[in-house]
Amino acid sequence: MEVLDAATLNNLTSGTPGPGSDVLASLAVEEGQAVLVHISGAAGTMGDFTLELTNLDQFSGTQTTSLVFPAGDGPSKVAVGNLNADGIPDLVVSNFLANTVSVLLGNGDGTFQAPRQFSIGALKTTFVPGVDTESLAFRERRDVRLADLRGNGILDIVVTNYDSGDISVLLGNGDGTFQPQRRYDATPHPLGLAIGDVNNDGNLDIVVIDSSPANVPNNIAVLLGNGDGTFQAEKIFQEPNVLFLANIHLADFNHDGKLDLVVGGGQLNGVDFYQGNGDGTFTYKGQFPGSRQAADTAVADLNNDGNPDLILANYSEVAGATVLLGNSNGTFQAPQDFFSGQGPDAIAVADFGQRDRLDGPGTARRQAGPDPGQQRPVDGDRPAGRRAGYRRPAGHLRRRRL
Ligand SMILES: [Ca+2]
Ligand SMILES: [Ca+2]
Ligand SMILES: [Ca+2]
Ligand SMILES: [Ca+2]
Repeated sequence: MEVLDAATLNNLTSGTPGPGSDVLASLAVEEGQAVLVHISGAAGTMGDFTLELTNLDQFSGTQTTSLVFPAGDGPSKVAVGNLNADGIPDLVVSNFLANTVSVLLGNGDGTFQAPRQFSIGALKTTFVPGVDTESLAFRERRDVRLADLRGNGILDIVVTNYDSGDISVLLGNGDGTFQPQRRYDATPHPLGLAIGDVNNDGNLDIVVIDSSPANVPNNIAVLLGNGDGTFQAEKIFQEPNVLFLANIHLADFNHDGKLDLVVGGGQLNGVDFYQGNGDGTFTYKGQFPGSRQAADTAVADLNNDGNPDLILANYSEVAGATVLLGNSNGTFQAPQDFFSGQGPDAIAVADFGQRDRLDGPGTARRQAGPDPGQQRPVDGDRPAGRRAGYRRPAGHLRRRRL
C-alpha cells in the first residue's frame, strides 16, 4: 500500500506489514488535503489494510486542544521508549479489557501511527461476587515497563497480568514489533512492577508486588534475570502491610551499590522501605510517613543533591502529591505536600524547565549514585544515572506552576 500526494503523485507514506496479513499505514494530513491510496499485490494476494489519517488542524482550534489516538480496549498504563531505532519516542499501552498491549510508533511531530496489538496474559473483565475479591476498578491496573533485558540495545516489554497471576515478557525485534509473549508466574495477583539488577550480576531482574484481596498482606516476587530475556522462577516474600493499588520502585537510596525497594499503596500511611542486600533479597527497614493512600509513586532526584526522592500520588487526600526528599543514608525527610485536588491515581516526573532539573509530573526517571542496576536503559532510552560522586548542595524543592 502506498499513499500518494494527489497533485504530484509523490509518495507520502508506504504501508508496512502488521500482525497477520494486515498492512498498516499512518499519515498526518491537513484539512482539505487530497491523497491517493494505491493498493497493489501479486495474483492471489489476500489480506487487509489499515490506513490511519491524523488531522493536525485539530490542534489549531480552541475547542480541540488535544489529539486522541486509539490504543486498545481499556487502556491502563503507558511506557515511553524508542522501539524502532529512529530516535523518536514510541508508546506502549497496556489494555486491561483486551488482554493486549498496543504499540504506537511515533512520527516525530507529536502524532503516532496506528496501534499494533500484541497478546498478553488474561484479565477477566467481569466481577463475580464471592469469587472475585476485588472489584474491576482495583484490578484494572496493568503496570507496563520497557527495559533492555538482553543488553542488545533493543527495548523489551514487561507487563503484569492480575488474573492469570503472571507477567508477560515480550522481547523486542528492534523494528517496533515484538516476539510472542513468554509468561512467568509472579505472585497470585500481580499489580506493580519494577526492573533493575537486584543481585548485581549485570542482568536486569524483575520485582513484582501483588494486590491485596481479602486483607491479606501483599506478596513481593523477585524474578532474577538470566540476561538473555528469560527469568528464573519467582522467589516470594511478604510485605508486612495490606495495600491495594500497590506500587513498587527500585533505586539505590543509601548509595551502597545495591538497589533498594520502596512500596506504596492504598491504606498505607506513607511508604515501606526495604534495604537491598545485593543478592536479590531485601531487608524491611520500616515505614516513612507521607500522606495516605499513595496510589502511585515516582522516584527522581528533584533537588539535584544526588539522593533519589519520592513523589506520591495521594489517592484520597486533598493534597494531590507528596514529596519525600531522600537523605544519603536511605532515610527520607518529612513529607511536603504539593498541588491541591483530590484523587490522583498516577504520577510521573519530567524536566519541563529544560534546565536538566526535574520539576514535576512527566515520565523521566533518573537514578542517583553508583547504580549497577541502571547501566542499561530502563523505562525508555534515557541516560540512567549520574556519575558516582556527583553532588550538589541540598536545596529546597520550589513550588512551580505547571
Ligand atoms: Ca521510534
Ligand atoms: Ca540481576
Ligand atoms: Ca542500596
Ligand atoms: Ca534528591
